Amino acid sequence: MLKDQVAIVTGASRGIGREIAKKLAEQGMKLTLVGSSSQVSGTAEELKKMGYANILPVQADVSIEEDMQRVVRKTIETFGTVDVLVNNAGVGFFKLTEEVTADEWKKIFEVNVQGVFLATKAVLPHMKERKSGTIITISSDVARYTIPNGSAYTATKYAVQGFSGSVAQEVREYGIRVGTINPGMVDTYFAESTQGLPEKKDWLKVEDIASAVIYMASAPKHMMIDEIVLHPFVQNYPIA
Ligand code: NJP
Repeated sequence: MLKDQVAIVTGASRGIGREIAKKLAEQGMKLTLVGSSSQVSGTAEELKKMGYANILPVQADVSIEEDMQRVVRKTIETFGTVDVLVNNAGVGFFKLTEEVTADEWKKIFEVNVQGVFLATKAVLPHMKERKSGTIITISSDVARYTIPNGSAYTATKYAVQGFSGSVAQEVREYGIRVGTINPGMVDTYFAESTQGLPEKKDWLKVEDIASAVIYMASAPKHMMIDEIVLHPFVQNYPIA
């Protein structure tokens, strides 16, 4: 079903985004991979070596409007359309609120919230014209409950959840589906960590999130998946 469709994946340089790119390529999708560093070309090279030809890396910052307009323009020029947008790029830090600087607060909102807005804004005219499309945002379990020492990060993910829900209602009449995937702790490079550390062996794997993306993106047209929440069994979290 996803074969020959076109997806844009932000934050594809490493971690969850890189694995989403791999799993979408395995489905036969054509991909634009976005990262703010040149590392995104590394993911593209890796996929090309695996035999996937239709991979376009674009070094771009999700928090800059012109960058995201360029990403969508290049995708349409190269592959002709955009079927799926995966808003995955994100940053995080965890510290006491009084230790968060105004610059850190601004930066985390620019990437996690403005980035999702700008990428979504850039694909919507095209998706509306086609009356089809799927927008999936990798949000967080902290979009649904709060944690201490993470006020800035938590605030961004609550914002993203509200944004996503509101857009979903706005574009339903155009056949565009909008949803979030809200994971708990995932073993990646997130918050200056390293993927593969022994103490994270029981955390969610990047593959778990990528599989959820495949499920959401390939759901039959009559089905709308608003949200998928996943946690590692070892994580203690409130259940509503
Ligand atoms: O993190 P990491 P994850 N413009 O650090 C890119 C959410 N999540 O895979 O810019 C464009 O390994 C960066 O590439 P580069 C989390 O909030 C995670 O875990 O080239 N791209 C890299 O590819 C986030 O939304 C956990 O350096 C930008 C990627 O983002 C998503 O999962 C738990 C960028 C970050 O890779 C992926 O994070 C949870 C920019 N301005 C939610 N800034 C978890 N790991 O535990 C960064 O609840 N990137």
